[in-house]
Amino acid sequence: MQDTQTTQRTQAVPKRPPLHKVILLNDDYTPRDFVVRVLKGEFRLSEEQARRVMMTAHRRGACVVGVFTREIAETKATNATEAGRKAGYPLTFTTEPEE
Ligand code: NFA
Repeated sequence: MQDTQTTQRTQAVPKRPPLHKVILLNDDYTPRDFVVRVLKGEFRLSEEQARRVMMTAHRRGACVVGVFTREIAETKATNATEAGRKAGYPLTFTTEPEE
């Protein structure tokens, strides 16, 4: 059972870690299929989820890919951005704390 006496305790039960969003930014150069491949590989999205996220970023300028603990969010954003750089594309993923 989870703690029911939080007022009497000083953090005996740890808080859930703060979560961070990974955001895909649109650009004019990265091919759509390449974006989809990175989303599937790095974020484990299905083909359908990956296409939906890619097209939302394409149309609106940005799209939240997922929400993770800070370390995981930063690692995934870095790896996904690096995959684009290695292929010569400006594909960019950023992170921001969830409000
Ligand atoms: N806008 C890119 C294109 O038309 C596709 C893209 C979508 C790139 C989402 C980056 C993010 N080829």
